[in-house]
Amino acid sequence: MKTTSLSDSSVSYGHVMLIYTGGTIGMVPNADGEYDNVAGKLHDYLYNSSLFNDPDYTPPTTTKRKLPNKRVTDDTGTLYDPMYMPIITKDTTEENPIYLTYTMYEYTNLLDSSNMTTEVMMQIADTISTNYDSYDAFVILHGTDTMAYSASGLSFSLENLKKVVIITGSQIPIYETRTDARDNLTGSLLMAGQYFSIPEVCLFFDSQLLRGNRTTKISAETLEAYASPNFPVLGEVEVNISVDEDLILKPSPDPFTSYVDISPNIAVVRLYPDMSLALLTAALASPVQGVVLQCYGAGNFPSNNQALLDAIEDAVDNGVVVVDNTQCLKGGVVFSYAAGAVLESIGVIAGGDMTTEASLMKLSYLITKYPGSPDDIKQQMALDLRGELTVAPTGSQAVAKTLSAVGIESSLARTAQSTADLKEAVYLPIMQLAIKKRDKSAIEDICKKEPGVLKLKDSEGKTALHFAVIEGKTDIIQDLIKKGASVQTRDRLGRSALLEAVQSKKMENVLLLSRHGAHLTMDSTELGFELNKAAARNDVDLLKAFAAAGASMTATDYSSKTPLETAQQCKSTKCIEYLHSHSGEPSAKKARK
Ligand code: ASN
Repeated sequence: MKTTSLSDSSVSYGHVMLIYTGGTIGMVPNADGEYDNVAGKLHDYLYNSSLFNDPDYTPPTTTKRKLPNKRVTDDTGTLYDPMYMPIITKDTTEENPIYLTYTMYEYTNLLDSSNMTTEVMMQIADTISTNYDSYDAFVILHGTDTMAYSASGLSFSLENLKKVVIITGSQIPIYETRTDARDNLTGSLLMAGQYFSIPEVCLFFDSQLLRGNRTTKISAETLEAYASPNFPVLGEVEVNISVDEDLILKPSPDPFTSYVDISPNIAVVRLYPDMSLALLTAALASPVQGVVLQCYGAGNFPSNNQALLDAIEDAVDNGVVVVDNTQCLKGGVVFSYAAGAVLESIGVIAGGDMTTEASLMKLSYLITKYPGSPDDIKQQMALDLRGELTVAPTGSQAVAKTLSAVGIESSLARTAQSTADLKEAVYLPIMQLAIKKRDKSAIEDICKKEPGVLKLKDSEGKTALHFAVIEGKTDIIQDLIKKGASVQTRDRLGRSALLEAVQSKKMENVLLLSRHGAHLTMDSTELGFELNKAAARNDVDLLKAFAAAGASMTATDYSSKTPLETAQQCKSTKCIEYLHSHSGEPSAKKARK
């Protein structure tokens, strides 16, 4: 895990916008003993708390930032004066001081998040978008009940995000002596204030930074309320603060925008034994445009219940997008069983390992983005838009992933003692693969990057040309010769590319190499030995290939025997006939005609 700790980071002067939407974190008991949010209360607590505000703080003159805000109230909330996190001695060094400023924007309508709506979610997106240029990062205080829905919704709505957005809350109000709120808020502010460039909507809870659209609430009691069952933790606030950079999404080059028009016409339907047709039909009826169907295990459905299947098929035919999600916390939907494949056959799409919250919010987003176009919606649902879905990499993507997984670069750097070693270890095998795949553009690329590649030899002393001949790829042989491959190079056992071509009996390649000046370099007894062996086996094609390479058919072996004598002795009729007509004359010229 490639991690960055605070002490590695450079000076940090983050200015974070803290958007307070409600939730237990800021609640106090009311006259009836029920918990409620009270306007101004959380701000006053933070402002007067030496843990969250240093009233004597003056930003260093060299780093003084323009703070754009003064306390103002607008249509949706109140923006308070900036507050300054006290110097964080634990993580601060003289070289890496941390100056964290944050400004709270409190919504007028503070919510218990059970009252969350897509409209309020989009209000949050709008607040971020309106203030995007004025702050380095955004922390949202939110109730825990629907935090995963908002995190997912915001992840889709905030398009091409370049700054970090962290959503957090707590199980116990911040004013209590024993609370998770202070740690969750401090952790979120520290993360956001320093890792501005995490271009994601994250959720911070119980020391962990999670990808927002991968999260789900798993506990109403424990302080570890959130989990990311199908994706690793992005970062942690432990004794040290760390972020796994390899997991973080790459920022999009396109400009940031917020897409705040998302549809509420989506339903989530959880399957259970004996589900009634009436209930399913109602869930699929207009104005519903998208349904997340929580099925069993790997996406399985009662495949013998034709009435339910017909209801789904009718809805799909009417343009409702139905996504199959698993009821399981871990893993995802793959239509590997007939019980799941039956849904695929009627146009339901697999939700993979997306959480229900992510599927639901993704559908809401896509349905307004591609109005009246279920095919586009289905196609986009199957793509990984914001890191919410694990899509098995294919082709060269998969290769790149494997290479990075095995840490090929560091292994090579350790093993190769010189750049020559490195070239031999890297270029020749890639060249061999490109030859095997007949990938001419890759061959071209490699030759351009490493002009010496055609001279490199593998452990048997074979060059790229040997390999092309062994593979029998005439066009590639031609290409390599044109690029300067030597036709005369021999391997450790003295075999040239021409001898390989002869042995593989590919006449075309023998003639091609001969035409470019290749000739057999074996001594005559060795040649005689090979010809006699061919004659004994009645291998007339091999004799012909030798002849095409310019070999004399009368060369004798170690016991001075001619190939014809061996052929006669072994009654190799085809060879006898051939050798009778060719004895004494090298036939390369003949064959070339
Ligand atoms: N009901 C609260 C909410 O979601 C729960 C919490 O924040 N812990 O607003």
